[in-house]
This record gives sequence, C-alpha cells and structure tokens, in this order.
Amino acid sequence: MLYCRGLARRYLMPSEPRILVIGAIGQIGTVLTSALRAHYGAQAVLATDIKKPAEHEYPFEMLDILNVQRVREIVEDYKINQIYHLAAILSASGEWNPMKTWNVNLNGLLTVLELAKEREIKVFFPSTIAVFGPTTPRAHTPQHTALLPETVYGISKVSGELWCNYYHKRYHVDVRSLRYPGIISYQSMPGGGTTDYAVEIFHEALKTGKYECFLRSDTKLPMLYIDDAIRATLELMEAPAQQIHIRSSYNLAGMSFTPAELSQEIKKHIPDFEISYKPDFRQEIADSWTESIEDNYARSDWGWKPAFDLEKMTFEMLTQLGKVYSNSPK
Ligand code: NAD
Ligand code: AKB
Repeated sequence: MLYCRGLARRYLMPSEPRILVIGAIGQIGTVLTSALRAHYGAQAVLATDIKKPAEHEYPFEMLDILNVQRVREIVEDYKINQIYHLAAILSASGEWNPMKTWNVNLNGLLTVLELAKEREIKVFFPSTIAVFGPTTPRAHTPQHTALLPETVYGISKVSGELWCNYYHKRYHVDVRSLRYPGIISYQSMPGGGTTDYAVEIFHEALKTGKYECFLRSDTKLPMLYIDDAIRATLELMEAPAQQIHIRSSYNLAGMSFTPAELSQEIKKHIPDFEISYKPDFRQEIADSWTESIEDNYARSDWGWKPAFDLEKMTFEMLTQLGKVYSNSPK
C-alpha cells in the first residue's frame, strides 16, 4: 500500500468531491485521473488499480475490484462520494477468458452500484460501441436500437447499462454513462481492444515508417480523440441531474474512418509511410460493430459537441508523439 489509511483522512479533507478512480492506470484512466486532479485538486482524487503506476502517482492504492471487502474499506476510509469505475477487460482480451471478463466487468460494476446505493455515491460507468451487434443498423446508429453484441465484453457492457438504469430507477443512484467509441490517445497505450490499431499506427509511423494493420483497409469504426472523451466525461458528470434523461448510457460520436483513410491522413505528414493489412480474429469483432453513431441525445440533454475530426486528431497525435520520438509532422 503506497498510501496509508490514517493519512487518507488528513489529506482528503471532507470538502466535496472525494473521488475514487478504479482502473486508473489504463489508457483512459491515466488521462482522466490527471484531468480530475487538475479540476478538483490532487488530494480529492484517489487513483487505484491492480497495476502499479509507472510514475509516482499520488494518492494511489492497489485495488482489485473483485475484492469486495477492500473496495468497501477504501470507500469508507476515504469517505468517497464519486466513483469513476473504469476497470474492465476489453473486447479482444475478453475473448481469451470470457468468464473472467464477465466477472470483472459485470460483478465489479455491481459492487460499485451496491456501495453507491448504500452511501449515495455518484457513479461514472464507461460503456462502449461494443454494445452494438450485427442486428444493429450500421450507419448513424441511433440511441435506442438493437443491442445483441457477440463478444463477452459487449454482453457485459449491455448488462452493465441495464443494471445502471435499474439502480437509478429503483434506488435513485446518480449513475451516468457514455458509450465511448474507440479512444485515440498519445499519453498511454490501449489495453487489448479492437480499435487499438488507431493508436498503434501513430507510434509505428513515427518509429519505423510502416504499420501492419490487424483490420481490413475498409473497416470503418467510430473513434474519439482523448481530449473530447475526457471533456465529455467531465461535462456529463457536472451536468444538472434533471438534464440527464438516459441512465443506461449515452451514444457519443466524434469521427468515423477506415484504416485506409487514417493511413492517407498520416501520409500527408509522413509521405513515405506504408501500411499493410493482415486481418486477425479482431476483424470479426469489428465487423459486428457499427460504423457511425447518432449522438443527438447527448447533444440536446447536456450540450455535447466534439472538437476533433480525423484531420485535427492526426495532426495532434503526430505532434504529441513526435516529441516522444524526436520527430514532428512535416
Ligand atoms: P485499459 O485496459 O487500458 O484500462 C483498464 C484498467 O483496469 C487497467 O489499468 C487494468 O489494470 C485495470 N483493471 C483490470 N482488471 C481490474 C480489476 N480486477 N480491478 C481493478 N482494476 C482492474 O482500458 P481503457 O481503455 O482505459 O478503458 C477504461 C474503460 O473505458 C473500460 O471500462 C472500457 O470498457 C471503457 N472503454 C474504453 C474504450 C477505449 O477505446 N479505450 C472505448 C470504449 C469504452
Ligand atoms: C475495444 O476495442 O474493445 C475498445 C472499445 C471500443 O470498447 N476500444
């Protein structure tokens, strides 16, 4: 334990809010935790994960969401009143161990919702475009539509959405959720999903000038730049409760593109960049998802509007990662 419980009371004073991030060391958690700390103050945000942070993360506790007693202790000791529950096993990794994925993704959420009910904790639960399946309309997928996913990850997230809605209707838990598209970020690597290619490609473009993509060239998927994802999350969580009409999960859109279109955009900056294609088992997962999303409920309920399109996101990714690889977009 990097941070002892006695100190918790001293550092996390009873000023609002007192936030717990579960799964804070992942692709989104790394950036979201920093954003929450910038917004609410470092001591107001407790980061937790089963992985240790690479850099000194403070305050931080090791926490496995499956250890119900430990989750309860942390919530009580730190007097937590908001939980961002990010811990999950994603679509590709999930297929290697379906029962573990169900356990972490669904039972982990139920632990959070039970505590939220008992202690009036506000909850953020990230859902995903993986809730859609082959019977969902592929283009301009509406908010209310068929949800028959074919991955265990998707099944666990649809179930999670339904449980969130249930806890809100039955127990008035203030739980809020977004169906994130594939998230594109430069700060941290993705954690075992089907949309991971859209991050890996930037690293390889700058490091080696070429990339072998595990999806077909024409596989169009919804994506979102990390800055938009973080802003959407904070805006949703700060919106007045009476504006939140959807308690399962909001559709959220940023951009949609294929690997071929992304590679063309990268070539504008790195003309010699080469892409090749070797589809693997993730192709079938991607083919079962939709290609573009209607997010009119998020726009009208709490004012959502994305800021990044393919062109702007590509420039930003190459600029940021260019600093890491001592290169920059031409
Ligand atoms: P990630 O895999 O990068 O991070 C998940 C984190 O959860 C990891 O740090 C992992 O160590 C932790 N974790 C795993 N099992 C745990 C357990 N038993 N107890 C505690 N922590 C555990 O995932 P991410 O991309 O950061 O995703 C965060 C959330 O957002 C997930 O719920 C995911 O379903 C959702 N989401 C992500 C994307 C995306 O493109 N990244 C898209 C849609 C939804
Ligand atoms: C995945 O590909 O599994 C995630 C997601 C879209 O939920 N990035």
